[in-house]
Amino acid sequence: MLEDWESLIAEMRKGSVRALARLITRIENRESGWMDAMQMIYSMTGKARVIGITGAPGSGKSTLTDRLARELFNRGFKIGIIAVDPSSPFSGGALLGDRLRMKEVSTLHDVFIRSMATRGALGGLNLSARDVVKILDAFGKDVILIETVGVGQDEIEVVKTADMVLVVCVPGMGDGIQAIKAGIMEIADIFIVNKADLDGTDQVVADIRAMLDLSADEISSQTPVLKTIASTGEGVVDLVTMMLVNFEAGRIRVSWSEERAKEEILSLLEKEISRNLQGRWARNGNLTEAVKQVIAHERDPYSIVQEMMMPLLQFNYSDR
Ligand SMILES: Nc1nc2c(ncn2[C@@H]2O[C@H](COP(=O)(O)OP(=O)(O)OP(=O)(O)O)[C@@H](O)[C@H]2O)c(=O)[nH]1
Ligand SMILES: [Mg+2]
Repeated sequence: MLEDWESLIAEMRKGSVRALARLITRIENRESGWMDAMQMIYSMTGKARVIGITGAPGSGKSTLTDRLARELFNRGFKIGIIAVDPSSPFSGGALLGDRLRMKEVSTLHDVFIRSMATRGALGGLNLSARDVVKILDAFGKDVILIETVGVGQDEIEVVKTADMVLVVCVPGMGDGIQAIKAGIMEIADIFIVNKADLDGTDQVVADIRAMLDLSADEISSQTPVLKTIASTGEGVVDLVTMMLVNFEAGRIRVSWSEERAKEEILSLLEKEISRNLQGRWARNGNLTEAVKQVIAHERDPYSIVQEMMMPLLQFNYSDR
C-alpha cells in the first residue's frame, strides 16, 4: 500500500500531471495510508507562495485569477490554481467563455487548476485545500492561487492558509463596505477595487481607505488599495509587481506562522478524531441505532458522544 503511494509520489515529482491529479484525488478521499503519504509530501514542500483571492460573489475573482496566472506565467513562475467555490467557473457552473478561458490558461500556460466543493465533504474543506497546496508545492509550483468567495467561516479559514491575501471589492457596493466582514478586513494584504471601469470606483477606494485609516493597528492602515479592470487586464501588471515586491520584502504574514501551525495541528487532530470515530460508528451500524434512540427519546446525544469517545479516554467521564 505504502509502495503504491511512493511510486505515485515519485511519478508526480517527475512532472506527471496525471499522477498529480490522481494523488490529489486519493488524498481528498482519505484513502488508506494518506497520512503517511502526506508526511512524505510534506518533506518536499516549503517553496511555493500561496495567494488567497477572496471577495463577494461576482466581483471578478475568477477573471482576476486568470489574469494573475497569465502575468505570473509570463514572468517565469509555475502556477497552480485552487478554486474553492461551487459556483466558480473552474468548477463548471460557468459561462462557456469562462470555461474556454480557463481551458486556455491551463493548456497554453501550463497552469494546473483544481476546483473543490465548499461544503458537504466529511472532514471539511479547509484542511483539504491545505493538502492540495502542499501537493502542488511538492510538484514544483512556485505560486498557488486560491480563489474563494469571502463569505462563510470555511472560506475565511482557507484564506488564512495563504501567505498573502487579496480582497476583491467592486464599485457600487454602497453600504456594501460594511458587508466586508471584520474578519476579512484584518486578513487583507492588498485591497483590489475591480471593475474600475464602472462608476463609483473612486468612492469605493476612498471608503476602503477611510476604513483602513480608522483601523487601530498600523499594518491595516498601510494596506494598499489598488484598482483593476480584470476583464481587460488593466492594473494587473502593477498588482503583480506589488505582490512580488511584498514577497521580496518578506512582508508576508510571518506573525501568523505560530498561530497557523498550531491551528493546522489542532484542526487536523479534530477532523481525524471525528472522521475515525464517525467512520467506526457508521460501519458497525451504531450511529444509525443511536440516531433512532435519540429520536425516540430513549437516549441523549451526550451519553452517545461519551461512548463514542471512550476508546480515546484513559479516564472515566463521570469522574470529572
Ligand atoms: N465591467 C467589468 N466586468 C468585469 C470585470 N472583471 C470581471 N467582470 C465580469 O464580472 C462577471 C463575474 O466575474 P467572475 O470573474 O466570474 O467573478 P467571481 O468573483 O469569480 O464570481 P463567483 O466565482 O461566481 O463568485 C463576469 O461577467 C466578468 O466578465 C471588470 O473589471 N469590469
Ligand atoms: Mg469565480
